[in-house]
Amino acid sequence: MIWISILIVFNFKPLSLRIMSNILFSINNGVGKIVLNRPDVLNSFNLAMAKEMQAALDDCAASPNVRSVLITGEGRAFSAGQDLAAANEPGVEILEIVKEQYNPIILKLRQLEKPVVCAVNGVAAGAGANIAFACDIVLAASSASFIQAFSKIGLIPDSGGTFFLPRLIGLQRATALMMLGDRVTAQQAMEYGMIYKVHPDESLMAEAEKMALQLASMPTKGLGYTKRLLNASLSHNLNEQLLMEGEMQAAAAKTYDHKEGVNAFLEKRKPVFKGE
Ligand code: T3D
Repeated sequence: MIWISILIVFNFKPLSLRIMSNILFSINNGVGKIVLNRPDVLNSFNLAMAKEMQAALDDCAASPNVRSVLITGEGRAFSAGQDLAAANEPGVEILEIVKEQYNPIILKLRQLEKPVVCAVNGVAAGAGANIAFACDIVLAASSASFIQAFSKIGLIPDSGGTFFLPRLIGLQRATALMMLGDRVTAQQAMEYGMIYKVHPDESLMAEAEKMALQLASMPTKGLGYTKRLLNASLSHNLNEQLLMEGEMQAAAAKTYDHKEGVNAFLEKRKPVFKGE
């Protein structure tokens, strides 16, 4: 079935129009929203969907109209990871799937210097779970769950799972979840520190949109520098990190939004940040 279902809601300045069939991509009020849209196969990734998500992330990075990103899934799942039927087709190389589909998505999510909120609306399995963990703030519906499904089919956790999960929840829990492939409920995931918050199913999207809108009205450059620092902290020692904090603080201090924040504080009014 061919979907011509792209939804682009332009804010002020139009972006280049992309016709996408496996994701829905819109820009509204500073929020770039990406909806994984293969609900019949629980939003599992084929090459086309991965490429479309990469293109949408590129647009979010390039457009000044996007100041935060929201990612979610259509239907009852967030994503069941790799489309196993597509991966099983003759001539398909797993290494190519990892290199072409998932590694660029994870790198683009981490290198995007704008906050990325992930609203996990249902099951997130395999690469679907690990893509969520690469986002900046993860919210989940109370009925959602997370599964490191790889071991059940004789694979290893990819899409940055072996990098992010032990850092989020510790080596012991990450090892057990990756080896056993146990399903973790949204509530457990929050208690483990795997995600930020759980919301009732019916209010997840409203809460996620509210958070994305809030982030889109904040000092975008400062948030971007914060993300750059957090990325660097994963491999820096304390000296290196302190040095970089100084550099980033100096850069943040030169932004319009810093001046606006201080002026608004002194004038006892609400700041109006521009993301500049
Ligand atoms: O090439 C490579 O493989 C390398 C890359 C690896 C990255 C990975 O992500 S590997 C891990 C791949 N994912 C999985 O192993 C998860 C497979 N899916 C499941 O275990 C279950 O579907 C879930 C636990 C996620 C959900 O279970 P349930 O009972 O709620 O749904 P279901 O009935 O299993 O699935 C509903 C439909 O979606 C069903 O199709 P049907 O029968 O209605 O026509 C099912 O086949 C389809 N579906 C679910 N997951 C996938 C899928 N189709 C293709 N690929 C999938 N991953």
